[in-house]
Amino acid sequence: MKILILGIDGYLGWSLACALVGETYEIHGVDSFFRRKWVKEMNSVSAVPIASMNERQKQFKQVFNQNIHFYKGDICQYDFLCRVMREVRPDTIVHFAQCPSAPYSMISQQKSAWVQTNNLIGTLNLVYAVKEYVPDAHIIKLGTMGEYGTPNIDIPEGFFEIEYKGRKDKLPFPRQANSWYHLSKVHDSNNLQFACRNYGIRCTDIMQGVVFGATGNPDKRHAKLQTRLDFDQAFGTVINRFCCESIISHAITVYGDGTQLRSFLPLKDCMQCIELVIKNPPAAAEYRVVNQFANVYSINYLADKVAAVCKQMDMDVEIQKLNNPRKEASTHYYNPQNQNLKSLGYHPTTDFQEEIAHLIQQILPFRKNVLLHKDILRPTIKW
Ligand code: NAD
Ligand code: USQ
Repeated sequence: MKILILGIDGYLGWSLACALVGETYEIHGVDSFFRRKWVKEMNSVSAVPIASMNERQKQFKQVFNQNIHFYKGDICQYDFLCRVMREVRPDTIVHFAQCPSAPYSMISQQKSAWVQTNNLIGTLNLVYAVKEYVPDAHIIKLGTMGEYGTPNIDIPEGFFEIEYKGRKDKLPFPRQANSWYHLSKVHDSNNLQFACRNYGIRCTDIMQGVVFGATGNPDKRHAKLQTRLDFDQAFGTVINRFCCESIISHAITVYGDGTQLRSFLPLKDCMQCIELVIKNPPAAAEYRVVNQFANVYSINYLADKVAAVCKQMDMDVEIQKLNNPRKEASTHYYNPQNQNLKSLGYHPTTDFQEEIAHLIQQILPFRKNVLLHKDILRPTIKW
């Protein structure tokens, strides 16, 4: 099966390329290297050192005796995307190639416009290129649990049955996102739903929770196959940040009172789920939504877990509550469903403590990279 990974150089994209190794898949990838540039803009680096794409490809070939076919370019350039689509003719396209950061999208008018343009035009171009060259291909699109916001009722998977003034229908569940980034995903969901209806395209829109973890493999042969792991205020996700903070004895930065609830999953679960989605495509013209997460936790719970794991490793870590730089509900109802992936065979990881301990072990050798950038840990982007 030919897989085209858009955003193959990113945190999840590179992890997926490594997870799909084997005879079943022929792996092709596209990236513009924007993520490397964004993290530099934040005056930061990946805690885990990452190799260039050239080095990654070489080591991949040495270790797995398999090629990764790479195309450097921006999917907002339609001619470039069409050329890739014509040359590869993929069966499945996994679309990660977007700016993933809420804080980055909230910096200024220019950043908001850039993030929404990059994310929306990229997806629109993908729809047209698929329609033109591979109309049967399965688009797997990364959306986000943050599209739903935090409504005071249960969150279904994409759609819900509603009765209004005596009439019933199955309608898209309301989206109430809390950043320009999260809203770009809402707009994408609308566009993709229309594309399936109108052009007969098949698409799985994944509402994914916050991912944490590293690909770390202690074997030196894999040193250039590690995925990135960021800790800056815009591109470091919360558990990854807490673990990086802890290994340099920086206080864990809980935003607000820490009672906000979010859905989370380890990187290995994310890989398991995406492979399940690849293996189980929807029908032609079907727009399918899956909520992808393992567990719902409060930020306080996770901060405590990270501190507890550190204590077991003889590292004393303080938890500090900062004024929340974001506008988000603190104490609220939150009950999302995640049955669709379980029906496909997903077994969520239940023990986050073990996963957190594993992550800390993996990043400890790179403590110095975080220490050198400790000044950028405090959030300055506010909205
Ligand atoms: P990432 O920034 O590491 O990966 C995205 C990759 O796409 C980067 O390598 C970037 O250079 C590339 N890219 C961006 N715009 C591009 C363009 N126009 N053309 C070509 N390449 C482009 O982010 P990630 O954490 O790996 O997330 C991947 C996807 O999953 C994103 O869409 C993100 O919104 C979504 N997601 C991530 C998480 C998470 O916790 N990491 C959670 C939910 C959803
Ligand atoms: N938070 C802290 N301290 C920190 C960083 C974050 O308390 O140092 C809190 C935030 O206030 C927020 C929660 O942790 O309540 C999650 O923040 P985050 O930065 O980890 O996640 P978010 O901005 O929502 O974005 C991340 C990814 C994004 C993805 C999203 C999934 O960057 O690509 O879409 O998680 S979700 O949150 O389910 O929408």
